[in-house]
Amino acid sequence: MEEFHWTKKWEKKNADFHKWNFDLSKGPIHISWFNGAETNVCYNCLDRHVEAGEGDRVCFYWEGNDPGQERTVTYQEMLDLVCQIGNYLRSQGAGPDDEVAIYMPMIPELPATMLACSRIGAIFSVVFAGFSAESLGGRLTSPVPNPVPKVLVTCSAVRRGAKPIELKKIVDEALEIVEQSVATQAVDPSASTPHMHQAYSNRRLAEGLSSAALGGEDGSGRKGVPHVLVFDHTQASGLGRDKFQAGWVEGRDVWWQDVIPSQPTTCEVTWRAAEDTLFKLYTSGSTGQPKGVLHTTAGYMAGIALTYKYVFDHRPTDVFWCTADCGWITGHSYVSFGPMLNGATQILFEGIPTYPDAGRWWELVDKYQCTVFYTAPTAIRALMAQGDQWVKKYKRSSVRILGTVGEPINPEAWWWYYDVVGEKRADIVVGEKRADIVDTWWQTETGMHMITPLPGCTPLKAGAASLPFFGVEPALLDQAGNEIEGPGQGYLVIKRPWPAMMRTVAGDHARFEQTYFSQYKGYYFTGDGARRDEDGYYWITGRVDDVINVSGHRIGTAEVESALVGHHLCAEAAVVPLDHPIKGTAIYAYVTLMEGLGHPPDDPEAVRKELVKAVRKAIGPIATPDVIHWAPALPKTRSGKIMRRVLRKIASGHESKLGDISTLADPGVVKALIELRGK
Ligand code: 6R9
Repeated sequence: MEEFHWTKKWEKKNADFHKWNFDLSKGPIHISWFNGAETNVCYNCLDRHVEAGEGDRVCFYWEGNDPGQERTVTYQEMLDLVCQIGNYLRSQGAGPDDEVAIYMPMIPELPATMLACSRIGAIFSVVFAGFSAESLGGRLTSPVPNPVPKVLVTCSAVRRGAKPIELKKIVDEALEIVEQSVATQAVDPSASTPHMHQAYSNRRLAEGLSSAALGGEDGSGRKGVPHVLVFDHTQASGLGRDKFQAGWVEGRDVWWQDVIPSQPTTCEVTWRAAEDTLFKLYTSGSTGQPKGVLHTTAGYMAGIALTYKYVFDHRPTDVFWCTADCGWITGHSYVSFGPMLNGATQILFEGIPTYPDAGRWWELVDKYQCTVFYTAPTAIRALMAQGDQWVKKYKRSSVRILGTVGEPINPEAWWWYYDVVGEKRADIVVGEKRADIVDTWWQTETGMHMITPLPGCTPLKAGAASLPFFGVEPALLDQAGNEIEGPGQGYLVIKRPWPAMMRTVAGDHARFEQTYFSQYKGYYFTGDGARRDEDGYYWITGRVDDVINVSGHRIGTAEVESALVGHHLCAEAAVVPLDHPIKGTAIYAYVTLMEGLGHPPDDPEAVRKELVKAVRKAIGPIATPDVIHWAPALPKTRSGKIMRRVLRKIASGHESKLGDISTLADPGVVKALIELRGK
């Protein structure tokens, strides 16, 4: 902490270093760290290194989707760019605590825009550029801390593999939704957000959720739509400006290249109080629409800088590569901020691991001499399926640490990562024969690594996230909420705050308290289950709530159900997870069609296609259901609750182990569902 630049230090009194209470019965949950301190995250990421004479150090080696597209950006160049963006955003009225939305592909301008916002004190809200227009629209109109963002920063188009994606067109569509919503809000401030189907939200309301929890209440009197700054990515995407002429709105849309390069390369820093908001990032929960998780300044900065330094054993000669997109928390903490806070050199890759072939990642590892590589188990499994030859074609001799994040890693994938990817060829081994693996467990909400090995220090076990990071105090609870001592399995909770912890849900502190602190008095509830072995190692077993982790991405069952019932053919839907060899878990959807359509319907494939399309439109391709199971009715308790436990068993073919179904209103439903499997 001392190495950072502070315009004001925190209060030294121990009691004021951070304040906390995890027990709702003792009052509101209010977390604060480094009280009284004042700093700026961007300044600590960039200016500090440049002022120390490190301006020529490479900040990013950027590699585009297609081989041959590359750029090198030094720390000085990054600072210049960030200042230009900061000046422009300021000129558009974005000041402290104003929101700026970002919908961009993995180009240096993406982390640069995030840093620019932090420089001027604006709150950035990055939406992964794989989400659909409806998803983006919903995230742009969600209430508070601000109404509609002041500026939306995007890009004309991008290519992922061979496929061009016209981001600007998606933005145009999303802004239409925003406009409609603004108009509706003006008439009826209690109108539901556009992406939550009305009938569905009514049903969830009937199930006892507050309308605020569904994102239904606002009353903030929002108006207007954001100003849109569009990065022209013609060279990489192959699509020129003319392609976007039709949807261009004069006065609203501006080309990045027309306004940014002419800005001055110095930009005054807006110093921020320790607990000023840094960013908002949406994540899926078990109920309602995604929550806007809010992170603040000093605690977040300290938490990610420290975890980056120790978990990746940072050395100045490192070339770090995190393959996560900046649209997720991993890209926030370990692309945009953690590495730069440590002055690291990074690889930023726009493409996908299998284009033009399945050796692309390892080719880049050699090309840039990557030393620390960080990715998700789903990618490891997908590449494992392509065969060892793609890996072995390259040396990988520079790599010393391999990280994973996002979902539990199965031992087969762990061993493949360790033995095949992490192996140094016999002829080039110097020192250790294998790279260390760090399996890092954490969440959007935790902001930073929480349970993870420290390389070269923690003895490794294949598939275990292992031990808590310094200062993190996890515990396992049984069904009754009692702490389990010693080895055992239960609900994973955290007993005391850590600096990078989320502070609230945007505009809905009650939802924050309800989601994380109401299940178990005095604990932060993670939503995960875990086992602890005799050595005290934690093995994460996966989500225990209604969140499905698809390829490391959190999808709420409620969101998919809402999208399905939004389709006119669908009367009711229930979504459960299903084990999947590559994705980890896939989406399995039970669908009850409208009266008279039959189960299965006359043309099941056509209806299936329609429903899948509806989900992709509402959320995005990542939420595509793998299976749609026709359900004349859903198994419900007499009080009308869907018995998901039963649906999970039927989906996985374990119907012989259904357990007690005596509480079902109509036990005949189960038999009908089993008969319709695979139809
Ligand atoms: C960082 C990130 C969080 C959820 C989390 C858990 C799963 C993440 C994991 C892991 C097992 C690991 N998860 N890391 N499960 N082992 N190393 O992924 O954040 O997108 O919010 O997801 O991901 O289920 O609760 P986020």
